[in-house]
Amino acid sequence: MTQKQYNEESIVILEGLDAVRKRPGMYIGSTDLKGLHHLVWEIVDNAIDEALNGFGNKITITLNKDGSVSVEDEGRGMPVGKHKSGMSALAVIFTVLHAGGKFTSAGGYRNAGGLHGVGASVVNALSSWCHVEVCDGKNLWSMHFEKGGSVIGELVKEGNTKKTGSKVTFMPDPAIFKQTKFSFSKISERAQEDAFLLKGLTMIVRDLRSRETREHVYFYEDGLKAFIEEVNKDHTPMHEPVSFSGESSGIRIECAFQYTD
Ligand code: 2B7
Repeated sequence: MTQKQYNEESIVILEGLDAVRKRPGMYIGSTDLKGLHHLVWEIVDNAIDEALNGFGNKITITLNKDGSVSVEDEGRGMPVGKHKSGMSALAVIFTVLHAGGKFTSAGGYRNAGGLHGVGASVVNALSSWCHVEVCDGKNLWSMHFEKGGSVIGELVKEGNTKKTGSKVTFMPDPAIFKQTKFSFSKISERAQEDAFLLKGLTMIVRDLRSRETREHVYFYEDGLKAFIEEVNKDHTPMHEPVSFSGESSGIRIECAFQYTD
């Protein structure tokens, strides 16, 4: 545990992440394979929210050789400035429970699952280490966390870049999870669904763990319509897929259907 911060705020922070480690099921459902993959969805959902906000249309998920997983987007890059608490905003996102919404303008994006963007600290709490890289169009920044976020590294300026985006790499804590081996097929399946739901988004899933790299690329110009075609590919359709969309009170709906014989 880092010995640097003794103020009231940091005590709350440590208690917060500790609560997640004590009762992981409360935050990710379980500590089996399903819970393990939930960590990936938490981070991917943040990247998707950024894409939904109109920033970045490519998300890459990489299963690394050492057993960690990386998620990379081409959005604006997570905020790296100082938060009003005096901490770096990045440290707040990754060490304060439910930090969601505080950094997004206009209340952030909501979907049927509730407000997104609160999961990064939960993922950090359940990881033996977590590494964050942010490109803000000028600099590449990094921050490293260890031991469930109880060790907080400095914000490091790694160099110059013209790119923007975020990259999060984490190692699930074997002290928490019964199994820590990610499933390429499970992650690919979810990535494909996300690509169907958000037309124009490219989802790339890469597996670097075996001698031969595996890679899936999902991109659907037609979104849900392409999804319906996939669902019905082994049936006899009675007509072209019907699809429509609308918006009311800031809630966007997309529908597609196709009758089969
Ligand atoms: C996590 C919540 C609090 N966030 C931002 C901005 C961009 C952004 C994010 C993200 C996962 C893996 C790589 C907003 C939102 C924090 O506030 S999170 N991009 N990507 C992400 O988590 N990817 C942001 C306004 C202006 N500039 C940046």
